[in-house]
Amino acid sequence: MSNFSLLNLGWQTFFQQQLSLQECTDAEPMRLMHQHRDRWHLSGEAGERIVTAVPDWHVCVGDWMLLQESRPLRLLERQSVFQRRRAGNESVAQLIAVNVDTVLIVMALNHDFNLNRLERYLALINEACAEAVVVLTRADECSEIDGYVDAVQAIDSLLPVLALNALNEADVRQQLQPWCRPGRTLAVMGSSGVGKSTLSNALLGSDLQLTGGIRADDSKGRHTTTGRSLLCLDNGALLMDMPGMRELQLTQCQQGLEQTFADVGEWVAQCRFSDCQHQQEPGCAIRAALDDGRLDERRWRNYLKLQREEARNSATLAERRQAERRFAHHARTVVAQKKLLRG
Ligand SMILES: Nc1nc2c(ncn2[C@@H]2O[C@H](COP(=O)(O)OP(=O)(O)OP(=O)(O)O)[C@@H](O)[C@H]2O)c(=O)[nH]1
Ligand SMILES: [Mg+2]
Ligand SMILES: [Zn+2]
Repeated sequence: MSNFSLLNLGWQTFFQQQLSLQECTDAEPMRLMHQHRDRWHLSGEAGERIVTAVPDWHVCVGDWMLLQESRPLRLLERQSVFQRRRAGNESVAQLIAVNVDTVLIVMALNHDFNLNRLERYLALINEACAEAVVVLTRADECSEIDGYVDAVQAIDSLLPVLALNALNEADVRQQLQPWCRPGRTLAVMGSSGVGKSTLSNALLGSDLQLTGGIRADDSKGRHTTTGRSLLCLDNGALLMDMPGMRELQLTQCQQGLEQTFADVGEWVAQCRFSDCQHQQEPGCAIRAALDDGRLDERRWRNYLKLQREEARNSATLAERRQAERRFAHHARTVVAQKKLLRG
């Protein structure tokens, strides 16, 4: 695509409103389409630009920034942020994607299908106030599609669920068309090998994204996609292909969890005791819902697990921030004292 319009790059009123009058005339909004080490691939109204002298901003593909005389001026506030706890031990939040309107949660109709993981993704997406669509791939190899679709809908009856063969381009385009409106940014998330890149290629109408083979023994794919990039579709939407994520630990996601498990929250509110542990207490609405099957045991366990995980990660993050603030304060004091001494 050579002729970019800001709208087709996903520019929205939310971003426009952040510009001062001066910036409206002097600065150029550009979107980060791809990041390769210290190189930013940006797109704006005037076309593409590669910036090599990058400031040390913490950016992510999907970000909008202002440029002045070809130099990055400032980062614009994000409309949606997807983050996880960085894999490994570090208690740091890592950006996964930003400024995404719709997330396609891709799961394959084989052992990859997992409701716990789906709930995890939903918490993340709800936290970011984005829209979720569940895309079940390998429908061509599955004989009991309806059962899987019903299982997803039992979690949230309003959640759109599609079952398709990602290799069938016409079917993919037709089923996803309602979400591929001009200027809308879609991201594809899911485990490795489930067909995210295959789906992206079908939407792109070309084999731009590398796709990998799948090991027949355990139907787990290898990681084929390693970086992420934002691609323009011919219908005016934008698509972010992402690598499969082995670990997606929740952090700073309390509100997203509450929204994803709104039913559980309502039952908890109905327990007789406000500090109910939902064990043997009389008048426990959770136990009652579990007993008569209104609440699935799996869902309840997953809720508890995600709550604990979120609380643990968010706490460590907050502690770390506090330590950093203390250190910064200490450093400033030392500098000030040195100045005073020199003076
Ligand atoms: N039969 C069938 N094969 C599929 C389908 N979707 C994907 N595949 C195949 O599954 C393999 C893995 O697909 P990819 O698109 O590379 O998977 P991915 O999710 O991008 O994987 P990573 O990049 O590693 O995260 C490829 O060989 C695809 O051809 C489908 O719906 N049906
Ligand atoms: Mg891929
Ligand atoms: Zn209770």
